[in-house]
Amino acid sequence: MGFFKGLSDFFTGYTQLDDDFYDDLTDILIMGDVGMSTAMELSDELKERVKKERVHDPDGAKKLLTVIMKEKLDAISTGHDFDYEDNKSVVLMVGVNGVGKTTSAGKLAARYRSLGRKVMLVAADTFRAAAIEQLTSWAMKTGVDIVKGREGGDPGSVVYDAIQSAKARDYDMLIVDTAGRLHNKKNLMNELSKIDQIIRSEYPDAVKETLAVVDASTGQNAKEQAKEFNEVTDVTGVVLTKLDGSAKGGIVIAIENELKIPVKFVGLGEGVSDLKRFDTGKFMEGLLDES
Ligand SMILES: Nc1nc2c(ncn2[C@@H]2O[C@H](COP(=O)(O)OP(=O)(O)OP(=O)(O)O)[C@@H](O)[C@H]2O)c(=O)[nH]1
Ligand SMILES: [Mg+2]
Repeated sequence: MGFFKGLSDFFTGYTQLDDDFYDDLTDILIMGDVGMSTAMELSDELKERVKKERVHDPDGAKKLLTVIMKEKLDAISTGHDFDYEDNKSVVLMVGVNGVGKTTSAGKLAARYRSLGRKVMLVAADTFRAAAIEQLTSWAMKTGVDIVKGREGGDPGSVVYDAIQSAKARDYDMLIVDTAGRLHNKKNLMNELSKIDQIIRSEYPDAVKETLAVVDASTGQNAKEQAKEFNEVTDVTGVVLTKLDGSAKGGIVIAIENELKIPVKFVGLGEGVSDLKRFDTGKFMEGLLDES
């Protein structure tokens, strides 16, 4: 990943761990979209632990930074982060226009179908016919059933219908695509809370998973969007799309460390298998391997 390549190269340019080193490290973290506050926090913590753990060279500092980042990311997972996978569940894809909600819904459908789950896609983006068609083509491509409403219809009633057939035909997982229209926050809140209410009253035993989909290439905006959605609804995870070709991988750390929301999946392309579970260990290996 671009972010780690840059970060890894950075360490080779120094022979000693002086103030310049820490200043430059903070800058490169900010450039990689770790965010100002997390960049400063990482840099300060590294400085402290370099002293305490008697590290003297940049290579040792790099390893220590990896440990610190991993600790921060691991601290975010609760142990119940993936409960929706093993229970009856409703997965809501939320996010602003064009971030990759529909594509990620399709990729998730393929993923869970191949894991043997009985999956249904739900076209609750009823704003335009094209959105329903787009999800229909993902349903065909992945061999997953779909429930759709009509254009201009009520998203809540599409979810209602989907839940009735999930119960009647024993589906494991509903993956609900929602509209990305950026209307105002109040409308958004109303719409999402209506859907939440329907799930709560019609399908109380289901685990509800709300995935905020954000586009990595938009940098700090991605974090802001996740934050805003978390203010209007209970976001349980983030899907970070378009990480392919982005040097902005540091946004993962910003989202987890500042918002305390786990990044659960990363999108690495447009294809059906280009959605990977975000794995802290592998992410960190990138830093150590690419030297
Ligand atoms: N390179 C790359 N492209 C992606 C990824 N995820 C989605 N896309 C592309 O981004 C574009 C928008 O994706 P959609 O899934 O339609 O986004 P959306 O959030 O549903 O958009 P709206 O419904 O219009 O709000 C499409 O061209 C996708 O193929 C990814 O991880 N990497
Ligand atoms: Mg869409």
